[in-house]
Amino acid sequence: MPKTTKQAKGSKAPASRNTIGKGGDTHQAGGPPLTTNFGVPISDNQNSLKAGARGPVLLEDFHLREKIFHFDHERIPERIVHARGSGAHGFFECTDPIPDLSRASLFAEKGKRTPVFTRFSTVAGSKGSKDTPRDVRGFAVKFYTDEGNWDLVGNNMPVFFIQDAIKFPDLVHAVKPEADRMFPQAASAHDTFWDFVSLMPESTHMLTWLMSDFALPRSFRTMQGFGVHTFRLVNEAGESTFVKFHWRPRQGTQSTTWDEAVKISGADPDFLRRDLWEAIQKGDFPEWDFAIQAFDLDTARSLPFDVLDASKLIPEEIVPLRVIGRMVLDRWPDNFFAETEQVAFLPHNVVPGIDFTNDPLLQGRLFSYLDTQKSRLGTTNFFQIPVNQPKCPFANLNRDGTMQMAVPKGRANYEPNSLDQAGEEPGPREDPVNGFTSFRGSGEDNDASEKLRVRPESFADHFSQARMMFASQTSIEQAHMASAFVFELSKVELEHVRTRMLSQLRNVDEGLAKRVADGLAMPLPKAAAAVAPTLDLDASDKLSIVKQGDPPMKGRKVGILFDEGSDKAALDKLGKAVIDAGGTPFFVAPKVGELKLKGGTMKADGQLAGSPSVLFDAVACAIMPDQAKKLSTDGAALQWFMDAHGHAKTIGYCPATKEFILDKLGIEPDSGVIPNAEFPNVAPARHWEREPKVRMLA
Ligand code: HDD
Repeated sequence: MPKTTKQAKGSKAPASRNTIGKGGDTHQAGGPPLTTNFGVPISDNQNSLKAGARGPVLLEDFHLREKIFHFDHERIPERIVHARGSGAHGFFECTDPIPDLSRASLFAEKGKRTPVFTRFSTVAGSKGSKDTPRDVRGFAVKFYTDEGNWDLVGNNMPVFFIQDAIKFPDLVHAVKPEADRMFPQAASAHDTFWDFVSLMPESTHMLTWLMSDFALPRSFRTMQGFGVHTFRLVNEAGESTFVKFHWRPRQGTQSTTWDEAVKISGADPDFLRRDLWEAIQKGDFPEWDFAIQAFDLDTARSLPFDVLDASKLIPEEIVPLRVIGRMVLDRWPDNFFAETEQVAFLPHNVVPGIDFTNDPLLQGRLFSYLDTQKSRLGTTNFFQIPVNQPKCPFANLNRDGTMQMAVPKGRANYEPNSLDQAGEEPGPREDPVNGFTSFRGSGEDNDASEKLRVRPESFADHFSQARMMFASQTSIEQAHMASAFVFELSKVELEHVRTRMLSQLRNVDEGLAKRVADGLAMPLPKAAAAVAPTLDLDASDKLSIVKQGDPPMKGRKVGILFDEGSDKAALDKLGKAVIDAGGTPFFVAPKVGELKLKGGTMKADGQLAGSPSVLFDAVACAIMPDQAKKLSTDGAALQWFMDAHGHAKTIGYCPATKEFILDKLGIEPDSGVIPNAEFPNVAPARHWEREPKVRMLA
């Protein structure tokens, strides 16, 4: 029960408050406590919170705000086609197993049942349109097999308007209400549709279906269904058989007349939806036979049309139907939005034993349906919606994204990994034996070009170029690389990973591997096995930064340190030299305000403590003895020079800096520690020969 305080019980509120809201009856029977989305019990769902009985509504009313907010966002984009539909749960039962043709588990045993969710739909009309226009009907079945979901997304007609998915947007634009006037709704009888199809002769066959009585079904229960495309069945041995899928209603195939359809749309726009609901509610569960037309490559070649052309059917007289199962729809969804609206059918959902062909209409669909769910359902995690989830276990390394509902544990969100060696949960793994493998094809006929998930052998050499890269570096760069490996691997806590990495490095360069092992104080393991022999390729100077020579000053930033009393002329000269060489001077001083100098005043661009020398490509200075003495006691100033020195940068010095700061720091003149006069020529270079003196490298 919700907790109530004395006040919430109404002791201070007007006695008539709830009675007014509820039309005089305050009794509400049963049900759990009404709460907010976050579980807070609600005391009054009839009245908003007001400042006084007739006063303004208060922003503070979180229940009101949450309720209206949620309501405002209840609608999601309707399906671009097949927007109006009705679905039901049920099961598929295998009546004639076909292990010789397919390894699909749902066809493996007689009597085996697989849960399904089936959605019937019109195509052109919006969600709120009528049920009985002249139109194709969708017949989409989601099989929740024990090896994942198989979605057979078909229609009640065996062929289609177009042969290639690239024409689908044009077809749909043409049949939908016309762009400038937004009518007619749910109708093909208008200019743009007939304009388009009259220009697309491939649609003629489908037009004969659309103008036939098949386009006016009496009931969803009396509709046939077709997978339309030629698919493949693939057996355990990897042999493929072409297949067309058929649903045959046990209720018989029945249509209305056009006049009936017109009148029904006025009398009961929900005619088909209601019919399905009523049948299921009263236990008169509709049933369909599931049949296949299975045929081989020779049969396909013998036909006077291409089996990859979705505008053609294969007459049953040529390839007869074999009934292999039945479908029963026996449960109406609990909630229309949660299930029928949110169900996402994906022709790419196939299971081991069922595969695609090169039908270009089918191939385009394999992209489109996945893509559309993101815009319809708003997230890549739409598969977590209960109606879309497989009923078998599923696990992968897809992570995060909007509205993520899963809470995966551990850090195994990638593979391969060896986290199990550290006692951690390693995550799911591929299964080369039982996992889905695409039918490979022979490469001999145009339907079966060879499809492989492989890396060519010519990609197998993983080390030769790594060896070349290392060999191409100068010794200081090699030291940087070795030190970088040491640093990174010393952060790796999993010892077996460090060892494995060392064994890989042996294939690059024995010396490198040894230096890294020494840096980690670890023994050198055996070299990792290399798939292809590692070659000693010629070193390339282009792979070394240092070998490219000193960079130009253009685009570089030079820090120039000064202080009160500095010589303005010397500073101006330094700045001008940097600018003339294409660089940018940045004046740094202990204080940023106007400082009195010898020969003028000057403001600094940056304060010393906030402008460390790491921000600059080179540094210089113009300081008088008194200031240099003072700065020699300032950590920021000392660090400024020490870092520049340690980072092998050019340091231009004036006599006072040398005497009171550089000497104190033990910074000796070298190719880059030079008097200001020489500074502009040398400035952009790094002086790597200095580095081993100031840092221990691996
Ligand atoms: Fe489609 C929905 C059937 C060609 C793109 N299609 C949709 C539905 C059915 C079909 C039954 C409704 C599924 C449901 O109830 O949620 N579509 C077909 C058939 C086709 C066909 C039998 C040809 C043999 N469709 C087709 C092509 C494309 C699409 C060539 C795009 C290139 N179809 C879509 C879509 C829809 C869709 C835009 C809208 C909503 C959805 O997918 O989930 O992606």
